[in-house]
Amino acid sequence: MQRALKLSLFLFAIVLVNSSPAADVPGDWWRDTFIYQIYPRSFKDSNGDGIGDLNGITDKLEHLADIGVSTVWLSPIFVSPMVDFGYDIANFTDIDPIFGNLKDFERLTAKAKSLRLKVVLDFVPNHSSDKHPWFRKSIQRIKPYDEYYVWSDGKLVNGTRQPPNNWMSGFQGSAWEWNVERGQYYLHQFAIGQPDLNYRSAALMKEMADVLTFWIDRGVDGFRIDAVALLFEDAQLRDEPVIPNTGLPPTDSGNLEHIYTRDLPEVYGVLKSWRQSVDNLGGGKKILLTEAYTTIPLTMKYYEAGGLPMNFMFISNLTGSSKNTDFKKSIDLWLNNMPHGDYVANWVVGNHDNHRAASRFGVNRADQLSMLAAVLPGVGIIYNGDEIGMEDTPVTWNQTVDPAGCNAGPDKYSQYSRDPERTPYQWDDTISAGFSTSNRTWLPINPNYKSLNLRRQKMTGTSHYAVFKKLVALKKLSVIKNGTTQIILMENNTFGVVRRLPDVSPVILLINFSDVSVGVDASTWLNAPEEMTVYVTSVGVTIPIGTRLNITVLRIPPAGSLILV
Ligand SMILES: *[C@@H]1O[C@H](CO)[C@@H](O)[C@H](O)[C@H]1NC(C)=O
Ligand SMILES: *[C@@H]1O[C@H](CO)[C@@H](O)[C@H](O)[C@H]1NC(C)=O
Ligand SMILES: *[C@@H]1O[C@H](CO)[C@@H](O)[C@H](O)[C@H]1NC(C)=O
Ligand SMILES: *[C@@H]1O[C@H](CO)[C@@H](O)[C@H](O)[C@H]1NC(C)=O
Ligand SMILES: *[C@@H]1O[C@H](CO)[C@@H](O)[C@H](O)[C@H]1NC(C)=O
Ligand SMILES: *[C@@H]1O[C@H](CO)[C@@H](O)[C@H](O)[C@H]1NC(C)=O
Ligand SMILES: *[C@@H]1O[C@H](CO)[C@@H](O)[C@H](O)[C@H]1NC(C)=O
Ligand SMILES: *[C@@H]1O[C@H](CO)[C@@H](O)[C@H](O)[C@H]1NC(C)=O
Ligand SMILES: *[C@@H]1O[C@H](CO)[C@@H](O)[C@H](O)[C@H]1NC(C)=O
Ligand SMILES: CC(=O)N[C@H]1CO[C@H](CO)[C@@H](O)[C@@H]1O
Ligand SMILES: [Ca+2]
Ligand SMILES: [Ca+2]
Repeated sequence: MQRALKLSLFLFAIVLVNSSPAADVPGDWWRDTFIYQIYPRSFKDSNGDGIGDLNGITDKLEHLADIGVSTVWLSPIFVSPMVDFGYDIANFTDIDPIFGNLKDFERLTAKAKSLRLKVVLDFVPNHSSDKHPWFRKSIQRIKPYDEYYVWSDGKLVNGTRQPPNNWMSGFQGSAWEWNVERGQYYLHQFAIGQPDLNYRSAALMKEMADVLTFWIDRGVDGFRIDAVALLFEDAQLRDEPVIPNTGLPPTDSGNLEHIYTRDLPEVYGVLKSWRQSVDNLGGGKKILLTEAYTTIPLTMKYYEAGGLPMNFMFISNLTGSSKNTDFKKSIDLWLNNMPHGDYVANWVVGNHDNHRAASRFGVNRADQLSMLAAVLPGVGIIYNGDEIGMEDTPVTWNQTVDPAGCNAGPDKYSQYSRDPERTPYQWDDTISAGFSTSNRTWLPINPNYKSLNLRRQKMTGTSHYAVFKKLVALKKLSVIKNGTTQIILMENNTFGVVRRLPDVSPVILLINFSDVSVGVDASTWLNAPEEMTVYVTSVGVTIPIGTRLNITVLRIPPAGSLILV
């Protein structure tokens, strides 16, 4: 039994995967870099109102230059009633006063450029706020706005008016809301205050392309496109099939199979048209990161439509108790399914919609995902605070502000709320962790800020911050840029990621997926030199950088990760 298992592991291990070394294209500036997502409400408050803002971000851009990321992606900063904290937009081409104004944005981009940082904005095309002037005009049936949103009469059931179908909102309950004034239902795939835009209206299509132009004219280097898979819905408004026995509350959209509200083939055409719009504007190649939580084949189609589809495997497919085989399967699946040609892989470590990496995988694995994102080919995408191992913050029902949490009620909010991963950045151990001069912040500060903060990590030799800087530097090595990639399973629930290039010494990442120290002959398993040098380790592994190790008799500490060169 033992033997059989070992043999099958061995056979599995020798099926090596090569990702074709893609040529360096001068235009693809994002290749082999890290992108840094800022959640603006929580990064830095410059005026003491307890909410982060653009001037705060501008003040702190040196931090991004210091850690060496290529790009800052800002979650929405546009005019918004803040029902969904900026993902409900009332003017796509103006800044919300909470964050500042267009002059502040100009200063931000100017400073970013001087620090050689690219700026990427969130583009939220699926819906607007119900306070957007377009929605008002749509209610009044003023042309062409009458068709900017998805409207329906609904149906009569035994003389009672009902929504046209069973579609549900991502934030609980029906996706349809009755509008008395227009006498019709409108579709909202998220909050009631976020009516879905209608991409079957040519005038609306033009309007949204103009939004991209507006920001590119103001110097942005691309967009992250929110919820792109949701742009189109079935024109016949058919009911979605019900999934039996999900165990979810009846109001949860997870009870439906989303065959009529997601992933409609038309979305790729729209993305292509946006790619053309931004390419026609000049000023360097623009990145279009697409957010779609969907199957691998449908995700990969975004590449050929001009996008960089965000890879959510570390969020959707893997957890802190996943095994080496789980990681290998998912990573290979991505690399093997990327379309042929000059396409770049990417690895999302965390974001504002999911629990923090250090909390999803455990604090002793806080560096593991960033280390994978660094050694694997392509782009690493991290969420502000990942670089210092920030953890989820306990948020009580009373403190909950996220509509996804509030709509779920006091008993269930913690299953849905995204507040724990959105609390303010921990700069230092002063009032409000240096985030604000006020001690009243929009979300609570994590009580661990006295010990877990950037200033402290800068003063200690071993820190997540120090690890992350080494990872950014690693991306610049030719073997990381151009080398082949192999994921090799080893004994005792460990694996190695091996990057190789002829005539250059390999770079390997070893991860111990179990929580006990294990011994492994990494040299034999990975066909690597007997002796290698420690480039960096995860925090908690006490082997100093620069140590020469005989890796035929290596012991990897519990949950430890090491990069060797
Ligand atoms: C957005 O705001 C700008 C600046 O205030 C204004 O000129 C523009 O008309 C607004 N757009 C819409 C659609 O209301
Ligand atoms: C409509 O009313 C009839 C008669 O009261 C009832 O039998 C039927 O179940 C009702 N249908 C629905 C869909 O409620
Ligand atoms: C992740 O899970 C989704 C949903 O189960 C699946 O469709 C997809 O293929 C998985 N992706 C990877 C990379 O494992
Ligand atoms: C939450 O708020 C309610 C009503 O405002 C108050 O009665 C209760 O004590 C609060 N609970 C906590 C834990 O703060
Ligand atoms: C907030 O700061 C004020 C002024 O410094 C202080 O009086 C108050 O006790 C603080 N409140 C909390 C909850 O720390
Ligand atoms: C990677 O390969 C391409 C073409 O094969 C070459 O032009 C480029 O210089 C290489 N880059 C590095 C960093 O080795
Ligand atoms: C890693 O840790 C796990 C559990 O702590 C242990 O089972 C395994 O043997 C270790 N692996 C190595 C290579 O040390
Ligand atoms: C690890 O694997 C080796 C070889 O398969 C085995 O001898 C050893 O006992 C295992 N366990 C640990 C904790 O190293
Ligand atoms: C590594 O350790 C093995 C086993 O002790 C030994 O046979 C080998 O010579 C060592 N290699 C080097 C380079 O020291
Ligand atoms: C995963 C996800 O749903 N992300 C965003 C999708 O759009 C909604 C509404 O704009 C946001 O709330 C989410 O953050
Ligand atoms: Ca502020
Ligand atoms: Ca939609």
